[in-house]
Amino acid sequence: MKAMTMRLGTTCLLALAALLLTASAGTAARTSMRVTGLQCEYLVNPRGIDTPRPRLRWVHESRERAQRQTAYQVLAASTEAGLDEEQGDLWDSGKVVSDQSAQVVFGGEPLPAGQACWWKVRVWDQDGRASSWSRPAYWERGLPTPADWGGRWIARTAETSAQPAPLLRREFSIDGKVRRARLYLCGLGYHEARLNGAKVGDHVLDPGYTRYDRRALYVTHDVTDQLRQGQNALGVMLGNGWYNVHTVAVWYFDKAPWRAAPKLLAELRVEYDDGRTETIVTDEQWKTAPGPVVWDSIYAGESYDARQEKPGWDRPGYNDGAWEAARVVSPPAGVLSAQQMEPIRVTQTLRPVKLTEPKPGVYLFDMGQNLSGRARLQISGPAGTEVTLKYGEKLLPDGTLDQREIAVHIRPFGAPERPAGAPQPRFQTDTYTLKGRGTETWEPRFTYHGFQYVQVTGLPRKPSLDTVHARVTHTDVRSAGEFACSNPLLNRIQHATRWAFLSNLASIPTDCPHREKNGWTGDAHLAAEQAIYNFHPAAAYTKWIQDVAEAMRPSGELPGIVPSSGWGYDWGNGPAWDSAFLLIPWYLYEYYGDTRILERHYDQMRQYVDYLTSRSQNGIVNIGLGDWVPPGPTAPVEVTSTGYYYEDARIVARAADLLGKKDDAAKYTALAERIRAAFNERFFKAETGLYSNGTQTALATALNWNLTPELHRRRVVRNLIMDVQKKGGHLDTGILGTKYLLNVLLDNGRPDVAYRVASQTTYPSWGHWIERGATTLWETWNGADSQNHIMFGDVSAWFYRALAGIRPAAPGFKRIRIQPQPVGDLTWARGAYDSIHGRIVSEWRLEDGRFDLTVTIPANTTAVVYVPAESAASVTEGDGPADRAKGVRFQRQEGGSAVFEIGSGTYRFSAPAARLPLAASAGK
Ligand code: RAM
Repeated sequence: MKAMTMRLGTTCLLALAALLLTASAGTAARTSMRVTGLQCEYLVNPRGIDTPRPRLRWVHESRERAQRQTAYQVLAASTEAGLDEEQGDLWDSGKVVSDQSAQVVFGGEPLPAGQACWWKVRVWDQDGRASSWSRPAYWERGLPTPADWGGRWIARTAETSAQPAPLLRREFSIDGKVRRARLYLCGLGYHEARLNGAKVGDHVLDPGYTRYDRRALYVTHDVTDQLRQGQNALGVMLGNGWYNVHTVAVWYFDKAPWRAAPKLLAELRVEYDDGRTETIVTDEQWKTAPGPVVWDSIYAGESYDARQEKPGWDRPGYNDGAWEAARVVSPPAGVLSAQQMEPIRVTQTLRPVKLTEPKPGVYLFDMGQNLSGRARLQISGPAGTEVTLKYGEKLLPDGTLDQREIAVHIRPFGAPERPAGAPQPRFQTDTYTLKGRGTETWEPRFTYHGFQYVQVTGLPRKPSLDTVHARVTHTDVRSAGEFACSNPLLNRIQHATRWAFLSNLASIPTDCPHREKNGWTGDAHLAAEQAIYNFHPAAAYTKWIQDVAEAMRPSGELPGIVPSSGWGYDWGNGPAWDSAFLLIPWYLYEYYGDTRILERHYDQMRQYVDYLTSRSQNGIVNIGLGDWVPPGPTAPVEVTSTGYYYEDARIVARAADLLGKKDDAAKYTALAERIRAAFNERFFKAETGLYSNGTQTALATALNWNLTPELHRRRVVRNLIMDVQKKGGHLDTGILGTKYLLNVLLDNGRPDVAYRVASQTTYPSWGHWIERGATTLWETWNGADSQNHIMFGDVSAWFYRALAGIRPAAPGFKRIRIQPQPVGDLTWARGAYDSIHGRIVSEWRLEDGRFDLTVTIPANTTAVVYVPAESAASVTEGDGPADRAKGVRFQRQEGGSAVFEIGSGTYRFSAPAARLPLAASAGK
């Protein structure tokens, strides 16, 4: 007994000494973890944040394996110097014991209007060692309430008919050293602000499109460096945008309830070093005149007459004696809120790849890429020469531009339909009239087009490849992912998907950048997961989902397009489209761990499901559009609509559960169960194992939403595969079924069959488009319609999810599933994804009889990795057995995969490739 105590005592002492040692090491030795990637509300150093308690995020970099955060501290200060000195006057979270590093809610008092907030983070690693502080990051509160705004709305005219774009100007003087200056403005439909002769900021087509009678967005610019001592001049040019649509088309935006002539609210806040502040606001002191943009339409294009320029109008000292006083007008009916998302920018300039002259004097510039944007013209010639630029994506047999399809919905003014044979009204056409002095460089400001070709007429002399360049515009979301593999066709599909998505993100997700530019809800949700893998659309989706919420009628109905002038409630909607309102918030939860978006819209999400219940009969919903543009017959509407109804009920149930609404959770879970029973009862045929009419979409709907009873699942999958095989390995689906098909095959163990479908080159397939020259995705399998639609784009998400095998296993990729699929003839694939928790990489290669898989997952996450192998014993990691490698734990053998748990870091797994079940000729 005594010996025992002795021994214990010694052990205790030793342990204590060890503890002291690590403790002192803890203070001396810093962790190798570095904190980077600071973001506020999904944005990097944003200005103009309305959210009173924004959410913060950071990531960790570490050289060590299996590293994680055990605690964090956020310090927020009103000045950068204060933050340097570690004074958290706005917030000091103190040391918070937590592994949370995303969606961390700012815990300080809501910042007053215009207040800057500098912040930084440090973390403690798994051994309790602190990191150094991150580099400082920044956000700034906007002007969140009407009381924060001093000015009044001003305009040149109240006339809504097509008028020259107004210029508005105001001079003011600055005396003293300026500490900081901010320009807040909302100029509807579009604005371009200029200060002392230079454009303010690098945004274009500001502010983002909203239903202006519900909400209008203001933009914040840092103009500190653009001010100068003495006299200054602020000028703003206004375009019609979506606010004053005068082009008549099917969706009657010309009759939009918000329609009014362009108007402006602006506020320039100047803070001097000596503590004085000054604001210059819009009021009747501003002067106005028509500008050189003599005509502008979001659909039809822009006309610029350089002879109408007013040189110096945006500089001090300009004689505006002949200008009128601006008139004070009523504000738009919507609330003013911050544009809390990436702006639209010109992100690339493309030089044409080819120039032809299909007819004398008609020049055709081929950009080699379908895109959204506009042309930049560079020419010289006599004053008054009018150059016309027409944009499109197809050519007529004679090599000239073919706008027929994309202009199909445009009507002559006043006519409900375009009479047969009537000339096509102006569409996607810009004109430029030369002033005749030197080289003139111009691009339109208040419109954008979808095009690969620009057809130019009226040029004073023969052009070169430098006469017209393409300026690519879209909401400037950062890239989040990369995918490539050994099959070049798939890489081209990936390229086309990225371009199609960017072409269709113009402050709202659109269907196409030319014909409609509409926020079709179905297209948006079908493309959303792809968007998340490829880019960072979370802030943009947060804004658009708000637009959708604001489009809901008291009945719970949603329109097929958002924003809508009132069109789209009677046709073009239904659960398969409307469910964007539930699915996209749910994706933001799954991919970013965002619960706030669910919380914000929960009541209306529930209202929507209740609306569907009111339209259901015995659990079946038979309203709205069904699977869209399939190559042949597809599932009846009631099949696809009820599928979405079921999923919507489940989303409400799960959201209720997350938000602690237990009664609702139970109620909507029960509802979902009733829908599921009704679905099977009505559509499932036990004799054949088919659903409804047995189409791929019908079967895939059931499987995709897990509606099929477990007992019958394998049979339904088999039937689906048989149908694919019967069609020579082709899909037979429209936009709904296509998204389900590949995923259902993946989730039911046949990614090889999905791969065969995805890598086809004959009709109907993505490869067929590519073979026909597609550089973006098309609207229909036969290629007859738009050639820049994103609604078939989930195939790219499937590349990440299936081929690279990257998926979230817990919300926000806090836990990651890596399950690559070496299928078909692929010999390698690589996916990389910047998740909200940091960069994930999965790269595999079949070489010399081995399957090599390199996986990187960020610190503060864990992953479960599926290595195709017969047993754990046959898998190595680095130089030794995988199950003994640092950071690796063998979990189980599942079918043909050894499943390992890993902590953060980079791992190199390798296994014999002898029996990869789905590789090579499998599935054929
Ligand atoms: C077309 C749109 C869109 C689709 C609707 C139903 O006009 O371009 O892609 O969602 O129809």
